[in-house]
Amino acid sequence: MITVYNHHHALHQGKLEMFRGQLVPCFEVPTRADDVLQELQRRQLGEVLAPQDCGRGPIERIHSPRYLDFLAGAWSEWVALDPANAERDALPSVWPVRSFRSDVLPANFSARMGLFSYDAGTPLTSGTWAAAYAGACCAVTAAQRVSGGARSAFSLSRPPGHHAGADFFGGYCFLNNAAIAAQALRDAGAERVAVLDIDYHHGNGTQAIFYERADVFFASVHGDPHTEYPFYLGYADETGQGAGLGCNLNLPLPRGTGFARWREALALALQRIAQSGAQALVVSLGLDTFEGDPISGFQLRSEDYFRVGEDLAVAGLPTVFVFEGGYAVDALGTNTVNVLEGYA
Ligand code: 6XA
Ligand code: ZN
Repeated sequence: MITVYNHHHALHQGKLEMFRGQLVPCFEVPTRADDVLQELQRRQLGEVLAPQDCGRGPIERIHSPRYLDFLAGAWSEWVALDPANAERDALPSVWPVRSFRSDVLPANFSARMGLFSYDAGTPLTSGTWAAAYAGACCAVTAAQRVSGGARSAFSLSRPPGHHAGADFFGGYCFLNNAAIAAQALRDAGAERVAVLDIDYHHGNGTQAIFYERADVFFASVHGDPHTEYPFYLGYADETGQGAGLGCNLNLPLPRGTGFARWREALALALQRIAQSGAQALVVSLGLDTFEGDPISGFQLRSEDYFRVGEDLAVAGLPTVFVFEGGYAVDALGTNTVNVLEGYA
């Protein structure tokens, strides 16, 4: 297993996020990626390399230029508002919901931040753009390796990506690394690609990006959005639209679901992916399905993750793994590497 590691991930280090009316310390912390790297190296799972600088080209295949311009310049704008802002992260506080306009780009920074986001749990920091950009390059590099003939590659980066849409951030995500990898696989010649999202949370950004496309099949096994974040997408009746009708599969499961039932859903997702004719697979690899995860509600145990990796290997597709969520930091390295070792 080749790992493409984002050496700049710690440049994104949020301080506080809004949670139930309070600002609380961020769950999405730099040690997450450090611990996974350490465990990969301890178990000698394979080569670890740095990404190539991919430029904005492959990122603009997924994200709008005006959104990328906003992200790239947001920190300077934030600090220009008030030099004291250098000590605090930027969080949005106003959003254009139904009946508001999204075609007008307000001059006001907070208004623009709201236009390009959907929650107050995702702080933008001094190093967010640098970390997210390098992370997207990891995804592109991993996809290039797989397009070039490698059986699999792992993009190990943070912040995660699957909640980010073409022009919005949220759920700790800024650039949709899995979508960028899937598009890079398409652009390198794969006619059909599948994205399988096994994070606890529905990958609303990835779904939205590919919802009307027939060339990228999206399947997700996740906590039922009636009760679980991101709440407003991820229901079973979302099956795709237009040319993409039938190319979206959501398998929501109730809080408390254990491995046996979860694994049946995974089998169904893999069956549908096989039927889709996908020639390559991107796995949005979230480990917040773990029983000890502090913000999630499934009951997978550490040894189950070997079986997950084995099931993914049986699918027999060239595979790019993209790191997403998982907040039980003491077990995160073990659980992540168990999947990769099970696959290998
Ligand atoms: C709300 C919880 C965000 C979920 C982040 C995540 N602040 N997504 O793990 O996969
Ligand atoms: Zn998650």
